[in-house]
Amino acid sequence: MAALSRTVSSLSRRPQLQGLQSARQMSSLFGHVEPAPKDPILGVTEAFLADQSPDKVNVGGVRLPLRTPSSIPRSLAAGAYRDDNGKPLVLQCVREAERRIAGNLNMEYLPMGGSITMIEQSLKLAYGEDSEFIKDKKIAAVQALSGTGACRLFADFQKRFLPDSQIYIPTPTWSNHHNIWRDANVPQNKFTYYHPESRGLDFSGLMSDIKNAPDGSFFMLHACAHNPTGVDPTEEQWREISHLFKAKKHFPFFDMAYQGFASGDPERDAKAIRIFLEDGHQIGCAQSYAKNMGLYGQRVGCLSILCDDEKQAVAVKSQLQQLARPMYSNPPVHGALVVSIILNDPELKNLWLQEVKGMADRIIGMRTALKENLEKLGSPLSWEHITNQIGMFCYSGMTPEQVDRLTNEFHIYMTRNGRISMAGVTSGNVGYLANAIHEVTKPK
Ligand code: KET
Repeated sequence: MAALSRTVSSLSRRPQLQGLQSARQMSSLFGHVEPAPKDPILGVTEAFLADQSPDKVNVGGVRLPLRTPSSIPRSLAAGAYRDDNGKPLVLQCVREAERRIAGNLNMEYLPMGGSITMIEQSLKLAYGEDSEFIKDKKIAAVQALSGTGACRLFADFQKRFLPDSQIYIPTPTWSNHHNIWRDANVPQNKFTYYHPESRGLDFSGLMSDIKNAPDGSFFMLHACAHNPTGVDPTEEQWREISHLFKAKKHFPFFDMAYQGFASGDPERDAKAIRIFLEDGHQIGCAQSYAKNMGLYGQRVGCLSILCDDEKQAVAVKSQLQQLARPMYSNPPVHGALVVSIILNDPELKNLWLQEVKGMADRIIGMRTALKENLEKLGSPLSWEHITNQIGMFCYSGMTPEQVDRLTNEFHIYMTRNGRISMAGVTSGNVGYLANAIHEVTKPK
């Protein structure tokens, strides 16, 4: 009897033991996994949130967790636009689009390639309202998971169909570009872009790197408002770049994450792309509505590739869809509906254009205010670049050590490359920021 009960209890324990054993096996399976290094941009927000000081200022990181903005004292959480009170902004045009969606539209799957209206309207923004390429259906385009997703889908497409190709990426660039092409297994090369001494464009270095790259190379170009430097080529320089690309048969891939944020006018900010189109290039383009519509968390964007003819465009689009299907099947619907409604309605589109200009103008105003404050404090250094650079960021020229002092002594959070997100600077904190920058940069 006792033997029997032992057997029964050991039998009943066995599944538990087996469970434990397999749990142990599981843990040893992943025992070699080390924590990933912190992201140079998103990691800053984590540190910011852990800071208890009421003076803390974030002009570096991006996202805030879901809590009410008012619970974060003097937060300028950046890389994302804030109004002059330091609060996240939902555009009026977006609120109106959401009002129209609420209760009126279904939430079924979008097609694999995403919302047709959103794509049509996105192409008009990038390629021009009356673009012949749109009319001739020469562009393969799919909705993408914002700008990041569009870049990644392109990188995967590049690897699948041109497996021996490489990508040239500017120095410096948005840090995630390196991760994107790395994870798509596309080898990377650098090209010269920024001139640290002048804090402007190294045009001759850029041109010679384009010239020295093997014919037919892939180049990743920031369409406008270069991140992190805020330095864009002039129109004339873009024309020269385009001519050289033509001679070298290079392929330009434009990452356009800030259309409207450079000049305040999305049409003007598409100038570089239009120049390349006039010159008869085949191009690729990643568009994002994160910044210019404030749809950061909605993850809505577009990837397009200009092809030789409609037949090629159909084939390329079908392959892009096939890349998307096993990854995320089809893109999210809400942001796409918002964008479609806004861009499809002339009145709402006008409102959007005014609101984009409003955001860009506020940033331009803050550049002037920051520079003037530094001058008033008697800084002997030149801060001309703050107003010369454009877009969301100011590449301040501060060293990582100076940035560390800003964080440790003044509770100001920004990326260690000295990038200040001007979108997080407000009338209320610009004086505090200028004073702190002056303290850490003044010659001893
Ligand atoms: N391209 C560039 C050049 C860029 O700066 C960003 C975002 C993106 C693409 C992607 O944005 P998306 O949200 O996927 O549409 N940059 C800011 C946010 C981030 O790092 O994710 C930033 O530099 O702060």
